[in-house]
Amino acid sequence: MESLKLNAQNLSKFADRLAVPKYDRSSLKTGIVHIGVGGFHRSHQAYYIHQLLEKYSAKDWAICGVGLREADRNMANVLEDQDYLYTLVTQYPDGKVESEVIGSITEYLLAVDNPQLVIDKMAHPNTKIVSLTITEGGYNFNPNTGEFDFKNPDIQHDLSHPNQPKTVYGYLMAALRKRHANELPPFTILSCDNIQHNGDMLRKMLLAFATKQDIKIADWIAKEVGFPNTMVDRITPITTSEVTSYLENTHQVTDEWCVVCEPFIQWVVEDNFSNGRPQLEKLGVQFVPDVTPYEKMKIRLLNAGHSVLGIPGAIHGHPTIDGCMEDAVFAKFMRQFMDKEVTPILGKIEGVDIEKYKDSLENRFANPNIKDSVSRICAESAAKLPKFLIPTLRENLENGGSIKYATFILAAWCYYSDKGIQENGEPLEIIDAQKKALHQAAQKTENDWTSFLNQDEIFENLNKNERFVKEYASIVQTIYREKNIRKLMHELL
Ligand code: CS2
Repeated sequence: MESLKLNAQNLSKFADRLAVPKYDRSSLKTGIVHIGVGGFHRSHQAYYIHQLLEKYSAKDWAICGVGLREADRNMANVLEDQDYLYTLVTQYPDGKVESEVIGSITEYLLAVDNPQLVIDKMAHPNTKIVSLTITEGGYNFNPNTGEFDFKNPDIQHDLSHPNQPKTVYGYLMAALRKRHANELPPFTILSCDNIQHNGDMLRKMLLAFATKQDIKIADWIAKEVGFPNTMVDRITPITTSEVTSYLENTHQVTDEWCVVCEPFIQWVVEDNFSNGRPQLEKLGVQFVPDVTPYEKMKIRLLNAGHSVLGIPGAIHGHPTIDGCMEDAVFAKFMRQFMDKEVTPILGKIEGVDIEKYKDSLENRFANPNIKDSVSRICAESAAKLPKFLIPTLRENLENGGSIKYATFILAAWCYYSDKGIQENGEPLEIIDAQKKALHQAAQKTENDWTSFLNQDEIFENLNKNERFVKEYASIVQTIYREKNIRKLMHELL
């Protein structure tokens, strides 16, 4: 059978090739505008909405994707070409694979081409929710003070050009202003990034911006807009050409941007929506009054656990997370970090067995068919570690708890940022908005063992903590001297 291109016209011919949407996509209303349509949004929220359309005909909740950056143009072109359809490929640990065409995204707007179209879409009466996955680094706050960063030139631009925004804050404000003028209720703003209290944080940032731009709208937001905190979870590696070929060869479907994911999926949300919401509880989404314990558990164990494997994995030359888990030294090191440094500060979480949760994380990380690259995990570590790992270290410093595993990872991160090369001599690709600053701080290490810690934006005042600085200096020296990260990990066990 010849491979057929994935698009709306060909969909009816796919029925015997793989699962396709059974609902009529042309009759759907757009209830959600989503900013940041990466793989994760497509394996998680868009998949939940797809199931809701499939099983409960939730016709008011189709999604319009939005890309704010020029870098999103490729995604815009591919999705448009495929009528916003894509295949979700779920890889089970035992080798089973499920492929399904997802139809819940029905539009996509590239903001840089026409900001007004995006503002109008968000301000449309059918839009009830604006959700976001703009990554941990996308929230524009100063990690030192926790306050909104007004120095960002794009923010300055948005303050003086309210109708031609560039940032997420400018767009949210322009759309809310328009809704207010049209006497429409505001939308809910739903952050789906891995940040503790993501909704509260976004609310604080938007209110800071709004207060400078338009106090009347700021008051309205403060009173009327819901910002539910959420915990989101599904491991979604970067799509590789192997998956694209797999779909061609196995299902004879040509999909330029399919998404791969693990079978596990979880979403815990605070039920604080200002303008209605889809009935996601029908699909097992947990609506809770307070998401704090769930998000803390997930970010401090799963996301930090990933970095604890990924950074030394990159130095040692393990290309994937499951490869790290196959190495008993790495697997045990990560579990020790979880048991000795994270579990004591998590306390009891009602209804959750933390030991079982950690066991399940080990199984998920070890899934041999996911092939999650350590380079994805290490990407943007400067934005991730201050949210995933450093808070744990701080809490342990306050309580006199163990800090050796977390400190080891920070010292390894310094070595990684300095050398840019694996221990086996292969090059190391570092993807980080702060790459230059990280390298500059790290390269002074051999003259000043704690130079890496002088990056206040990341470490704040940690370089003033005697216990930590002593431990860090000693570990970093051994890493530089021995040049054998795995051996040192072994010694710490
Ligand atoms: C990962 C996350 O980027 C990372 O460092 O830990 O993308 C992780 O895979 C997801 O949060 C899983 O839900």
